[in-house]
Amino acid sequence: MSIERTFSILKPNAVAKNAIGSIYSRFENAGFTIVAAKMLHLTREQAAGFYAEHDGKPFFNGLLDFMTSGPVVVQVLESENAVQRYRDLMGATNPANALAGTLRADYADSMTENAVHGSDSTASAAREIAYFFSDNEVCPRTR
Ligand code: IDP
Repeated sequence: MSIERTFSILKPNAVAKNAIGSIYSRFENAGFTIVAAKMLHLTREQAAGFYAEHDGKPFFNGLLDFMTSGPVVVQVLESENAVQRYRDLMGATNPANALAGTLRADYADSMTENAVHGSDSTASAAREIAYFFSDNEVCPRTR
């Protein structure tokens, strides 16, 4: 098992609930190190580029409306097997299917407003991290 990075977003509904600190605690308690972080209000163009793989799907416009409705917090999480471990911490895309104790079970409001994003592969993580962070904004700890 090797140290990996994954990319995470606290979506607008999670930020609107004042849950940034609570969710960051969940990251740290689960053994993730936050190695990059910032708050921003996505433009429609930024959100469309980020979710380009979903362009044309019935939920795409609603997803862009939601993702641009308020500020988000984006971060890079580091741990062993980070991509899968963070997917497990988030829970299922549809909160109706999210296991108890997962972030989406606790913070999601609907399938679209599901509180958090996490990369689905190491390749996606690399693309998504580069989409939001320059190299010197990612700050690994000295071990
Ligand atoms: P993921 O975020 O769990 O990886 P994806 O399939 O990549 O799920 O979808 C990206 C985001 O698009 C979801 O997190 C959710 O906000 C939204 N979404 C996905 N599928 C649907 C749907 O069927 N209806 C409404 N929104 C959806």
